Amino acid sequence: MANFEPDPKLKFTFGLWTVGNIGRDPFGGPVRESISPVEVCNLLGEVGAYGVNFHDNDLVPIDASQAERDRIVRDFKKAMRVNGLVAPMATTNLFSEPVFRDGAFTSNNARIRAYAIQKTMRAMDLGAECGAKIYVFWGGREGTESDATKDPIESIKRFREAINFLCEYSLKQRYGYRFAFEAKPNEPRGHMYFAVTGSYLALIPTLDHPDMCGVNPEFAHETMAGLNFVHHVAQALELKKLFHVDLNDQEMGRYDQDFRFASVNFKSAFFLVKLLEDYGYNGPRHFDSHAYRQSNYADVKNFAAGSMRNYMILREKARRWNADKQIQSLLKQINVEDAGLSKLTKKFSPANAKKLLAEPLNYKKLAQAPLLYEKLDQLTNEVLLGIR
Ligand code: GCO
Ligand code: MN
Ligand code: MN
Repeated sequence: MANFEPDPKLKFTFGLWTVGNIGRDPFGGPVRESISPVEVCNLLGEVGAYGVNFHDNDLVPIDASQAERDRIVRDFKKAMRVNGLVAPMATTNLFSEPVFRDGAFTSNNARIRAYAIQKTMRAMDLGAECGAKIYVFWGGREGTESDATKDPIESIKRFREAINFLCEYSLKQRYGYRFAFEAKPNEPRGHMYFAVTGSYLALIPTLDHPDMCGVNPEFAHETMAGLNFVHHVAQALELKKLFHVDLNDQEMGRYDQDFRFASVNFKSAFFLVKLLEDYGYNGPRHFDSHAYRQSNYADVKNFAAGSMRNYMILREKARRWNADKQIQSLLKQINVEDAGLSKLTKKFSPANAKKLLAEPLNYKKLAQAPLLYEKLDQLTNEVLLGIR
């Protein structure tokens, strides 16, 4: 029986803002004392996490002096060392301050756009100093409530220009960053630009350095919009653009809940884990979520440990599913092979087209191939429910 201890090879990470979340919501103030970055590292060390990520201002307050900044960074690096943590990812807070209330890179104000780029350069310096190699761009306030307020085509151009600038900055500084774009449909804006992972996958080939750029899909984000998260991740993986992933959970159609990974949608979480494991994803697995507002810090530890444990359990379930003889024989039956026809359809040529047109493919006969999907899904459920 597997013990489900967090496997360091899986690179389980948490943001300072996740386990450090103090439980504010639109209806009420904090319910937990805020804890320092060093205390977050100690907590993560205790639960056996692999790493810690941060926004610039999770670590260094926006108004800190150079001396304060240096002291904070020194203490943080020491706390990481002591707790055996690394910081694989860093990002910029481009959403909390009033200056960003109408966006950062897509703001209508050229001065604010310039400030956002400047702030990101400084945050990239900070991330690099802490060892980060992945830089996340989440469009916190990039969007609108009313499309009277911003030109959506201009916004795409502004966003692209900012990213091109920052790619050059990373190259010039030799930071070796890979940029990972994170889509979200809404919250905090009524409508956010680049609402789904696929929006960024379409943007990337239009950038000056497409090779440096990929995505950071988040379970809750596509799920909020009622979409199938696994399919979005699959497309990113297939394009070799899955640089990072934000794991959490969420009921469809609700507010941004950021629940513990696999606490609601076991089955989607299972197919996600199976996808990541079957296709050898080896980037960080980042839990971008937070404990219930009812929890104290002892329970925040349960939250963090539970996030990793759920992943480990689902990985074991995926192995079981892959090794299940009955499931595998059903899959074999479903996937009808025909080497001759596949050779014809693999690549177009006039000769292949001619041969294909001459094939006696009978739609009535083809429709008779059995698809025992009820059986297959039931077996899947039985694996998940622990009786198989
Ligand atoms: C959210 C987002 C953020 C980002 C974070 C890092 O819904 O608020 O998921 O948590 O992931 O800002 O870019
Ligand atoms: Mn989120
Ligand atoms: Mn996120």
